[in-house]
Amino acid sequence: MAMKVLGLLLALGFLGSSLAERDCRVSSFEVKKDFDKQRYAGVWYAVAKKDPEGLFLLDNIIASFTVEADGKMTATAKGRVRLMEKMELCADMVGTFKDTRDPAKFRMKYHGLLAFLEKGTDDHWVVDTDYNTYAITYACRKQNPDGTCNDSYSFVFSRDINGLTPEAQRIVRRKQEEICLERKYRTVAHNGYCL
Ligand code: RTL
Repeated sequence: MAMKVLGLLLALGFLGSSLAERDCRVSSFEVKKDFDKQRYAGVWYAVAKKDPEGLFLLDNIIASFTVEADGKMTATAKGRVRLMEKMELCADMVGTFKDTRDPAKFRMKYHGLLAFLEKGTDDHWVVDTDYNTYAITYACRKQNPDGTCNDSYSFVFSRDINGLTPEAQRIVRRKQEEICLERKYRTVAHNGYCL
């Protein structure tokens, strides 16, 4: 009898641990280890994105990262935006990145070349990249009291405007799950609007 109860308890224990919730606290997300800005520099095409609340880049999003002589990372980004329901334009944005203790986590200060474009400061975390094919970035703008994210955006970048290889797609999908954003992404169209 005691053995049966023990067996049942063990079985329930295993069931419980396999159903255990994934840790979706922002502070527990892993980012690219030993991130190398120099290798990350250059042009990246957004091929998928998860939007934050409010205004955001719509499509045709192209980012170009540079490492300045002093080692600081900067970037420019172009992307189609819609303003006041009707007006559509290709927004020219610039960002400057402040290093943190983690080489893959930055604070990005950004603004548009046109004064009426959005400006602000966001986290910019490089979740993963192989430097020459894909990258996935993450920004949480607002955290819930339990440490999960309440307003985030994320980009899947490709060195190739035509998209990612099936191998890279598999890696990216796994990372999207790890940052608790699986199935939240939309494809980013490129039709030359900002070229
Ligand atoms: C990304 C990386 C490269 C540098 C910059 C980036 C973000 C740009 C953002 C632009 C938002 C623009 C809006 C304009 C409408 O007024 C992350 C691509 C600057 C967030 C909403």
